[in-house]
Amino acid sequence: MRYFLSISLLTFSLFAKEEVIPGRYIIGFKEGARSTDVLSSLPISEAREFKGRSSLVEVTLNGPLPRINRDEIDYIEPVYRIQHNIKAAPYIGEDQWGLDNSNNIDIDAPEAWEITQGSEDVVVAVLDSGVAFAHKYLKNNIWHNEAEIPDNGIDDDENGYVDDTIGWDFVYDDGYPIDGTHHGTHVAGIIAAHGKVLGVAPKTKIMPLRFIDGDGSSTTSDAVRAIYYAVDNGAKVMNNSWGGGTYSRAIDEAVKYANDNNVFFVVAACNKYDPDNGPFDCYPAKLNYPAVLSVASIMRNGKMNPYSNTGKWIHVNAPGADILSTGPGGNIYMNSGTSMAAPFVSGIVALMYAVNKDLTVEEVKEILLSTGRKLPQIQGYTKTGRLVNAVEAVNRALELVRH
Ligand SMILES: [Ca+2]
Ligand SMILES: [Ca+2]
Ligand SMILES: [Ca+2]
Repeated sequence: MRYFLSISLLTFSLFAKEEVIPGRYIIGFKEGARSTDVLSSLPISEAREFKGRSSLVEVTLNGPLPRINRDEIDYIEPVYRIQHNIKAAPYIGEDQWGLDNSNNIDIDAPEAWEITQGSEDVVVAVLDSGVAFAHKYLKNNIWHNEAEIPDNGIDDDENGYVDDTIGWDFVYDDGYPIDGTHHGTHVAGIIAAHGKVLGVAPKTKIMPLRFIDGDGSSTTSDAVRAIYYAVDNGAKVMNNSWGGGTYSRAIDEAVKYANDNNVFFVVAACNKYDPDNGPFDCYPAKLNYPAVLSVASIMRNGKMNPYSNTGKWIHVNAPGADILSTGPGGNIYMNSGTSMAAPFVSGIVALMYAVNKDLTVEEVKEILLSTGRKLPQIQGYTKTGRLVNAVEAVNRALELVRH
């Protein structure tokens, strides 16, 4: 069989200072303080709303940022560019070692599947480059917005998005979140593929939210929009295989909103361009909320992937090298990175919610921090040094079922 291997071990780059998008800002108003006075004092060439978030606005200015009346404004920050890079090359594939493996460096997926393979009531939002939602191994596991009538040009469910029947494309603002880079399709398959390759939770649902463009770039403002959409439209889990080195207050507030609404936020701990580079702070992975769980990547020999970021703030480890999953054109291929490690954990969380929908984000977090084997090779590189384990997590979730 022929597969494809992405030789890029890095799936996103840092959004450093030089990647500020000139003239674009997110303004966060204080509670109930938004007024047209502030906005009319700015040289705005374009203003974009955040649907359902009246205290936020994104503006493009055609002149320098003037002094602003701070009585009404909580914060103003530049919009940053987010990027990820992915390259594909032919590869003869191997097995799905992360699920099950004779050396037992795996998450024990078959053992968990004896208890549950997921539930269609549990929706995992994939905030990424889109998803090939018609892929034969994914199409039966795509979330459907039942309240939205397709292709009638009407926002039937009045959530602010017209014809959003399966998710949303925040790049082109339409209801077809196709995948421009294949990254999101690969991530979605690790969570919920059902076919010749299997996801961790092959009966859960994927909500494709595309905010990364076909050239692998995006903005913090579209990331914010995607996070709010996921929470407001019923996702229980969000997979975030993206990030960078710059903190964003607007993203922080959106993640807090997810946390406050009991939506679990799994996030890749970032890759390094060069294995010789030192560890670094990565956002949104480093945001400190109970709902946030950050994930580093290991190889099939149980060692750290040399391209994985490390640090005691990173919570857990998951398989993230030579990972086989869904790809373009109905195919399957291999890819590597913390981008692949995070969806293993999102799949496990989906299994946990399938057996216990009432879990709090605090409970999910505590279970993931206290289950899984402590692999000797990875001690000291992350907070727990644990390889996540699906069957242990599901059993703990079952113990907490409220009768
Ligand atoms: Ca095993
Ligand atoms: Ca709608
Ligand atoms: Ca409609």
